[in-house]
Amino acid sequence: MTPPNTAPANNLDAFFMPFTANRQFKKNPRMLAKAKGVHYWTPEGRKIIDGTAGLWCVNAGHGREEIKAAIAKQLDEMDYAPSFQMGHPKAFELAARHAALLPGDLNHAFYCNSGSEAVDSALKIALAFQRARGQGTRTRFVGRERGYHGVGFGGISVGGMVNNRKWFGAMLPGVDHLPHTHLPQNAFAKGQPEHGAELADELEKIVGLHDASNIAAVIVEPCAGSTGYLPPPKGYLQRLRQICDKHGILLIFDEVITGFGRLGTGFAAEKFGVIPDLMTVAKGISNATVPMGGVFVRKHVFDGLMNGPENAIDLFHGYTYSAHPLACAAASAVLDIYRDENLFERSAELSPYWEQGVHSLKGLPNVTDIRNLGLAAGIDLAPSSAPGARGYDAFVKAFELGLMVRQSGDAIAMSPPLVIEKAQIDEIIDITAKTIKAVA
Ligand code: PXG
Ligand code: PLP
Repeated sequence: MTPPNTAPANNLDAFFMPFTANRQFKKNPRMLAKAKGVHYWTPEGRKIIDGTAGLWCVNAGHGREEIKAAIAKQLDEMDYAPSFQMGHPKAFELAARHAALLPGDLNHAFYCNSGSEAVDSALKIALAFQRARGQGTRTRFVGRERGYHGVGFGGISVGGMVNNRKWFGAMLPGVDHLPHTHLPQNAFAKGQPEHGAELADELEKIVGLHDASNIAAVIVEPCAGSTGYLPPPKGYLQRLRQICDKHGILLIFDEVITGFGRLGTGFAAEKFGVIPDLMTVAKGISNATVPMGGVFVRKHVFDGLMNGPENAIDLFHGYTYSAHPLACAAASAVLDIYRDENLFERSAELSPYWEQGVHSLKGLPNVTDIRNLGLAAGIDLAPSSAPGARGYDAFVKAFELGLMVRQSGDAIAMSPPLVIEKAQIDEIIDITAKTIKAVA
């Protein structure tokens, strides 16, 4: 059938919305029609302050003319080019820029289109690397409770969120989970909490159970994002690195949220002085204008995969849209903005003000914990009638009051664009306070 010219007016039925209560939403939709800077507007013209940089991704703010121009120019020049056994200049240029920006010898970039693809790619690179160095028995992975690594089968297998797992039966075999680090004794800690470094030692127990010769990699978010924002205890990541080194296990940092300035440094790896063997990124890599993800790979891992005959394909993995020219053009323009506006430094400079703001919410009704690191925070609310009900009410109320927040169970998370001004932080805190009181 020829596509009809017009869709039926106001018909919300056909779009199967992701991670959404479809029927509830469609009865009372929250629509977004326009975005600029740190604001969205609804179709009716109501202004919403973006307390979450979209879904933790619009780090440089909305509607950036420089990115628009770069994408338009690329579209004029060449819309698409394959990256299998051929290439286009923007991909090589972008990878060289990323390599120069990354800490340590994370100096190779594999590109894909989302964080979920980045995670699956990283897990596969880890397996291929272990096999290429003659350690093909290393097929197991270790993830962590309350981890989010996207929605691919690899990502949900190593992830630690029950709702993302329980429906889907078949997952990767051979995955263990470290305990999460959200400890009651750390409640209301500012920045990195004091207690919990020893939880990294659980990795030794897992090694004791399976033997290191069977374990390929450990994957963690350096600061867990989606499950309510859980900064790592002081010393935890360093300890994890040491144990991985001791046993020849690769360490993967999932920096889909922490990458590109969220913690006040380019990457969490820099902030904590811990260099992972593989790093997954997405979101802020392209400021969410064109979907993009990536895996940054350390020299020894890349070199380990280059040991076959020169005419053999090094990694049997890639996507049609790996290093899509529009994504590469966007990502390069975003790097210019991050550099020219010093946005990573700006994120660091604003962090103490942000910390003070979010911790001023302590003492409001039902607030049981507040966590922050860099330019993001998580606030736990005591459950009401059912788990998640108060969190959902807070999300809806904040939207009504003109603020976008994220809900995770009864926690709300906030991560404003890095271009936010202090007065706008005040506004976010003010509306959050009103929201918390309203859902008491
Ligand atoms: N890893 C991490 C650490 C993430 O935060 C992904 C992988 C998957 O990325 P994609 O691009 O496939 O979505 C993510 C994504 C939330 C929220 O509300 C978080 C994400 C996505 C959507 C919502 O916290 N993180
Ligand atoms: N910061 C970001 C985000 C960058 O992309 C770069 C370089 O690409 C730099 C800093 C370094 O800038 P410069 O090479 O001008 O010193």
